[in-house]
Amino acid sequence: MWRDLHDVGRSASSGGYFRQPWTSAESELRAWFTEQALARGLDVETDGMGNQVAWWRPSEASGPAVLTGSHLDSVLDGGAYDGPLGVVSALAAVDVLRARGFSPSRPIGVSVFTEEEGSRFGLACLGSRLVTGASTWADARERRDRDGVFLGDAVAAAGLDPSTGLLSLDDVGCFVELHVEQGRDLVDRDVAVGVASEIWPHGRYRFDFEGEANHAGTTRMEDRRDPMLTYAMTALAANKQARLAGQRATFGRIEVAPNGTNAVPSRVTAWLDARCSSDEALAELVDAISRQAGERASRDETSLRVTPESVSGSVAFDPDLARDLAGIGDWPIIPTQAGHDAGILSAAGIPTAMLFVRNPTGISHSPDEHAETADCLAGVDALADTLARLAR
Ligand code: HGY
Ligand code: MN
Ligand code: MN
Ligand code: MN
Repeated sequence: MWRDLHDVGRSASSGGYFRQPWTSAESELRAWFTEQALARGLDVETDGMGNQVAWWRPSEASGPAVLTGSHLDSVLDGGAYDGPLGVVSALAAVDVLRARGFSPSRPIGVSVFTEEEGSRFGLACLGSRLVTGASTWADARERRDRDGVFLGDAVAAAGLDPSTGLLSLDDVGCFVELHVEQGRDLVDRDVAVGVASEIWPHGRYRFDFEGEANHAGTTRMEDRRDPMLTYAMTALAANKQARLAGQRATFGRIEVAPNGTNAVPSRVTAWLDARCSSDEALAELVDAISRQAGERASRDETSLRVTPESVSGSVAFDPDLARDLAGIGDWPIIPTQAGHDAGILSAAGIPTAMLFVRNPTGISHSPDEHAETADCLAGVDALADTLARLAR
């Protein structure tokens, strides 16, 4: 099953994945999921945005459903496990439960939410946000990708129509997402599986630095209004500020106009990704970075505009559910600084848990992301045990 996925959207040069939503790669992934689900006799639902659920609903199953799954889209040049491991493990857990002769007394759904990474239209967990109502189609449809393509046009080009409706989670009693760990906690503890306690609050903020385009050679340094300088000092200050506060601040994306080697830029746009241990710390960190950027802009005679693009509040998973699941295998309960669909469903009031599988490199959002087969199989067993407990 895993091998079929291996080459979809994979770059021959970097070995990383480019599985952006509503592209041919994602259409291939949606077809793969449908095929895997039908081969297991599951009923597949695909909604107007391409979110999917495959239902295991024996005739005697009734009551609130247990949903499990993750996402198949990736960041740019992403790793093989972030997302797909949760989907493949959910399908494999159904196989394990069947092999054990288990039949659920509640429906079990295997889900795939689209645009979890927000790598194309900038809003993370867009699929699950629309399904839970955390975002509306009216808000989202005007978003444009880096090529200026409107979200609405991209979805239509993928043969999907949001007006046909979205998945309903009304009958879902709980959600469990298995995910590769995107840090080093499990490695440092030398355990294969962990349970999530919380997701740190995090946000994305657009910084527009405006200056004055000019000749790179004839313009004296003291005569410049260079937005690249203001940006560079802002990135430096953000890094220092986050280190001091024990938080996370990243400028990972930048656009320069006119982007010429021999011209002082007129404009630099940069996106800040900030993650903090509390909502208050997040507000404080972003305020401090924005304030310092503004002070630097005054010194450089450039201008600055900061626009919050998406902010996700802190998510504390149901502690009883987390403890109950951790007790199955005596697994550690650990926080994560990565956002997940599980955070969106939890925020929508659905009792939610996350299982993590050890990543020996501790690296993610990179082709170097990794999980050993033995740990993946331990994750499948853990998920099967969890589903057996929740759907018995
Ligand atoms: O960016 C994140 O935290 C997640 O991987 N979408
Ligand atoms: Mn990710
Ligand atoms: Mn993910
Ligand atoms: Mn010239």
